[in-house]
Amino acid sequence: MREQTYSFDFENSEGRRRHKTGGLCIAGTFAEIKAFAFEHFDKLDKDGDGFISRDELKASFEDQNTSQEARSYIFFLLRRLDEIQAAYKEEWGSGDGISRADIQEYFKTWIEKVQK
Ligand SMILES: [Ca+2]
Repeated sequence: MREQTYSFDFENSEGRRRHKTGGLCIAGTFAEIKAFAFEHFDKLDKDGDGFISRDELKASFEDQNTSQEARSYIFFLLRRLDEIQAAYKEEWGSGDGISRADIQEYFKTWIEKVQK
């Protein structure tokens, strides 16, 4: 499989996708973001409906108590929200935002790609 590279895109645009080559790309980064999302899922999912919505991510991002490191992970999730929430089709209806299954599927695919 072709090597995939990914770079963080700090432009504030909704839904626009940019896949660059030669950017920051390490499987470790994806594993870290995934670990972060799982570890903080309940905290990020403020209303506890099992989905982290865009508004919930934004609220955590803007929270004064959110660390810089956490912000960078949340930023990634915000930028990729549409892709991540489409990663797994929930049988019980699609809520607004990212479910644990979405995270699992999305990062599994990415981590497999970058490790090949
Ligand atoms: Ca929620």
